[in-house]
Amino acid sequence: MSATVGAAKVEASARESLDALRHSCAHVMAQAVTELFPGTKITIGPAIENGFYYDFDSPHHFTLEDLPKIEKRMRQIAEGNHPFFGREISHEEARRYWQKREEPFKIEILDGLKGQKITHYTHDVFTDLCRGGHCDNTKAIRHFKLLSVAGAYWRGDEKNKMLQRIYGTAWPSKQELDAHLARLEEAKKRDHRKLGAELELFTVSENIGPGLALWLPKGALIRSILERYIVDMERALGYQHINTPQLARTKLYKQSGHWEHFKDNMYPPIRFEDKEELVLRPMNCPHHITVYQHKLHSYRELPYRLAELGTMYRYERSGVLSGLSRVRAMTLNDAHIFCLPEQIQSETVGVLKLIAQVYSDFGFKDYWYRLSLRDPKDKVKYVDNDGMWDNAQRCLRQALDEAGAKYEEALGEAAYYGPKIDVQLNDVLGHGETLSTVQLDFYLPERFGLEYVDKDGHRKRPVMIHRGVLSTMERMMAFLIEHYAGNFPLWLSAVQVKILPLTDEQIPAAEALHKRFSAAGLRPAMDLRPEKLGAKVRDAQLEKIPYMVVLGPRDVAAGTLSVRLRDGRQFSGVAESDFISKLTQECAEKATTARWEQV
Ligand code: TSB
Ligand code: ZN
Repeated sequence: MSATVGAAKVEASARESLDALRHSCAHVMAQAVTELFPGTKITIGPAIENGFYYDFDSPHHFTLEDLPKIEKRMRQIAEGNHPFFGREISHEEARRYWQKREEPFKIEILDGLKGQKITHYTHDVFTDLCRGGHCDNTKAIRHFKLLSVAGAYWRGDEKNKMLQRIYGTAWPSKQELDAHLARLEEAKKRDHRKLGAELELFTVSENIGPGLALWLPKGALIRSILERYIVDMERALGYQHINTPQLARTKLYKQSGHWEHFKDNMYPPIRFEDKEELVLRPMNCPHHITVYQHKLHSYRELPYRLAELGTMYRYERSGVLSGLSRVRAMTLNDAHIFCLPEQIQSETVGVLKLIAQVYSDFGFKDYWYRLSLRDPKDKVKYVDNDGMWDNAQRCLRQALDEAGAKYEEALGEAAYYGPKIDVQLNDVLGHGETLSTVQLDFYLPERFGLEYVDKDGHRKRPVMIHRGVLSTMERMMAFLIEHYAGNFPLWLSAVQVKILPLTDEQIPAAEALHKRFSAAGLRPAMDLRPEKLGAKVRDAQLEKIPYMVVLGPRDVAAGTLSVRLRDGRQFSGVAESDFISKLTQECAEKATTARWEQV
């Protein structure tokens, strides 16, 4: 026990000194920037995960080309061995100081600190209005790099002025800095926005609007494979699939409590001829509840599992939108399980098992469970009913224990209607993002007066479990692109094998082979351009197509295939039937790596 407390303390103090280093680096950057670019106004510059930033208001438009120059000046300042020292000063003195320097943002910050202690921190000739948390001396700042420039609204509010934010990273040692830069490189290579464009999977257009992604033919094909995969699995597990509209009367969402607790994420209602008021749904639950209500259910029909690839719309702030991983129009692999109170545990464990099976099929290993609890102090975000929350949170803990899942608890991450088990997956940079979720809800059944007829003939209230396994098709696709770095396993590849005739003479043979591959259930393509083989191979590799079949005169004469894998391995004299059965088996096994060498 004491050992873990000790370890936690060490971890916290290491975190603090890392933050101090990064925050100090932000001060040094602000000094360098204000010296190099006269007229630049300073705002705030905190430490963040892996680094720091500072927001500037400047007549100069910062670009990546400016960063080396700023870095160079930062190094000079840091090497000057300047101590950081802080002092408390009066409001009036601070105000005079910032007025004299014509720093309006600092004065605005000061105005918000009325009645509070004011401190100034200085190193070299640079002073900042700051709460503190610095290293002792600028000489500690050695292993840093400026990374990027981005726009950021003052105080994060779209109504305010757009500032320029410069991001950097800083570490205690060169090794740590280098390791982080290597991770950033890898993340850049895997970035689903970049690969999504290169591989022609999806696009976002100004004409359509931000957060409204368009799935291109290859992306849509992969999506349809994913949809068929999960729907088949759900059917086998007793889920019934339904289809419901993406609009409903606003009053439905008033009854569900979304209007009260989720309105900030909802688009405003659409009025039609002053009669009907409809709203785009931000969640599918009220529609599924309405399907449950279409008739009276007996306890024998429970658990009643309703599933839908449900399209929904959420107003996400423009600053948080990102490619496919956070969008405004999305389709959730959703289900709502209506069950008896005594079925909660087995149903929850059943969903956790399904999630584990799916993750194993995709080869996900780096994931963890988060038990998302309400913050009992937050009476606005969450439905106020202590007994209900305690009970629901206990049920989910029990289910996690039964499933043998290790988890972390997170206060304030629950849905407004109940606690959740969120399954978090880490990306290359170690950021966790929620993919799957299982949510226990005693609230909506109450709001909608849901009932079933029990053994004793009495009407009783069912419990609801909301669950998403693949997450939204958008977020899942974003995750898969980055997870595989675009190298989709065979069963998920839009094009599985590309046929490359050496010259025009082999085109008829290529076309015949294409037909036979299609008939065998594979997804082939041909490259019939009058290009050199090298160019055709290179293009197929850029498209990250798992297999290539090169057809030269000798292959055609011998009736065998020359096979190339996307990793560069080559095999010649391969019998067509062997090739087809090998690929068919690889698909059936959902193999995440080619097992060609085992043939
Ligand atoms: C599971 N009512 C439940 C449902 O029954 C629900 O909507 N839960 S949710 O709000 O947590 O959303 C489900 C999943 O959708 C999340 O776990 C997350 O993986 C995904 N998701 C949420 N918001 C977005 C978004 N803006 N873009 C892409 N995916 C999202
Ligand atoms: Zn739901």
